[in-house]
Amino acid sequence: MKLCHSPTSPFVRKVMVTAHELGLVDRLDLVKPDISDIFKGINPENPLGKIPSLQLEDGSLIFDSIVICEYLDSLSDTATLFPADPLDRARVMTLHAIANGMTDAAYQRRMDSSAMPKGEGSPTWNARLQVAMERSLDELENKIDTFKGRLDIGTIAIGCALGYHDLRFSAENWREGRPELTAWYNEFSARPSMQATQPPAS
Ligand SMILES: N[C@@H](CCC(=O)N[C@@H](CS)C(=O)NCC(=O)O)C(=O)O
Repeated sequence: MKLCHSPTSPFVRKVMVTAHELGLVDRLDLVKPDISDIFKGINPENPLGKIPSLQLEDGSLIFDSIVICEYLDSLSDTATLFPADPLDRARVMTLHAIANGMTDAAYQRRMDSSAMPKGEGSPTWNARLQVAMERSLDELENKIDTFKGRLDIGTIAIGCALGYHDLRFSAENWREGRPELTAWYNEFSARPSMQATQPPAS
């Protein structure tokens, strides 16, 4: 299976951590994005222009990151990262939604400030996204007891979201005033799957 991949993408990282945790990483061929046409995004195969996407053995393409993670989960006979119980699953998916939404806000802010032509960004929209990031971090700090000690798609997404925050917004210091989340991340980021997928500083 071919995964359209970039080592700095937090959405790709979520897929890679999932693959490591499920013991499926050897089944993925990593292919580079195509950055030749900004209007087509970085993945011409995907009508949304985004990575990650996964080309299956029959040639079909699946995306986005959560769809790929769930598909990989279905291939594993040793573990599952998506609880079967409907309520448990809804709670895990809500944690995933917070982490993914936070990552999306961070990615949009980053693109707006560094990848778009100067002067095109909106300070008001940037502030709106920053508030979403801050409130999501506070929610995770307050809800720590609901995910501490767990390994599932929710905690993987949280780990990748915090890693991306460190990569792109280290000056905003998310650890300040969030001791529980800081301690959780110290432990979670030591997992081999997180260590193997650390983004290069760029
Ligand atoms: N909801 C998507 C988000 C993916 C996404 O935003 N990927 C970024 C890279 S981190 C991308 O491909 N951006 C290129 C573009 O939008 O032009 C997912 O979960 O896969």
